[in-house]
This record gives sequence, C-alpha cells and structure tokens, in this order.
Amino acid sequence: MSSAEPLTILCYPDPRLHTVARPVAQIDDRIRALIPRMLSTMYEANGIGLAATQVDVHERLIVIDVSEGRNQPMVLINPEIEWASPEKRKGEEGCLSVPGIYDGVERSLAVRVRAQDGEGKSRVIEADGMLAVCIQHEMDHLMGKVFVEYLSPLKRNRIKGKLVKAQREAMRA
Ligand code: K1U
Ligand code: ZN
Repeated sequence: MSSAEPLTILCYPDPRLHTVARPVAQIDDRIRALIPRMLSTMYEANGIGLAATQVDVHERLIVIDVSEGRNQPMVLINPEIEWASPEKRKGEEGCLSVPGIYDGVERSLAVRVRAQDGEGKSRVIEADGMLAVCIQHEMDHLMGKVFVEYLSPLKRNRIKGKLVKAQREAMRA
C-alpha cells in the first residue's frame, strides 16, 4: 500500500476524460512524485488500475495492480500495444470514473505491450486474463475513451443522466 497523498478522480461525463494523453517526455521528479500518488489513489478507491487521464494529468502513464494481495504494483509509462489477440471475449467492467456502473465490453483475450517502468527501463508485458482487460481499459483512457462509449447510446445517456444527478446532489449536500 502506498501512503502518498491521493488525487481526485475525474467523474464521467467530465469532458477532461476525453483528452488524448501526450507521451511522457522525461521520467523526472514530477513523474516520480506522481507515481506513488496514483498508486495511493487506485488503492484507496479499491481499483485494479488507474490512468493519469483520470487524475487530470494528460500524459501516457498508467498504474495497475491485479494481485490478490494488492502488493504487486505495475507502472507503465508510454505503453504501446505491440500485439492483441484476434480472439475476443465480452467481460464485465467497471471504472473508477464511472462509479457504480458495470457492463460488458468485448476485449482481446491477450495482449503484448511495450512500456517503460518507473525507472525508465523498457519492458515487454505479455498479459492475459484480468491484466489484459485492465491494460486495454487503461490504454483507452489515455486515448480519451471511457468504457461506456462501447455501450449503446441509450445506455450511455442513461448513465450520463444518473451520474450528473448524483454529482448535483453531492454538491448540494
Ligand atoms: O480505470 C479504472 O477506472 C480502474 C478500473 C479498472 C478495470 C476494472 C475492471 C475491468 C477493467 C478495468 C477499476 O479498477 S474498476 C473497480 C474494480 O476494482 C473492479 C471492477 C470490476 C472488476 C474488477 C475490479
Ligand atoms: Zn476506467
């Protein structure tokens, strides 16, 4: 568990969630300070992943921990999908930026991703199962895409309405 100060997670339909992230130019003190704060944010929210986009930082950085013990954090900087399996499966997804909403999304069963780790070392990750799903979900965030955009316009508009109402009520409370 990370003890760094958590950040605020942007909530759908915040338009900032649709920003396309730029590459991390340099792993400097700013990025080194951001990583533990993103991990804290993800762990505090009980998530298995978080993209920098979700905390209003529009650079290609994601953190993931799909381990049962919540003690195997992964940091992916400037991730690129080298290969995605043509075999796909629809599975239930959630999103920390779309609280309380879960729905099915079709994803490749396996992916191979190249990324830098927190120290700037180039890594290749071969992923399947929940890790493959989570990587694809987080990389969508970096492209400004939220999982509800895979759903029908009817479902998406219902979700939008529900979350806008909840946010208005939270502001009044
Ligand atoms: O990006 C995010 O908002 C994090 C998201 C990652 C994710 C979960 C499920 C499928 C794909 C990607 C979450 O962590 S949502 C909350 C959560 O912990 C969870 C929800 C469903 C299944 C497993 C975990
Ligand atoms: Zn998400």
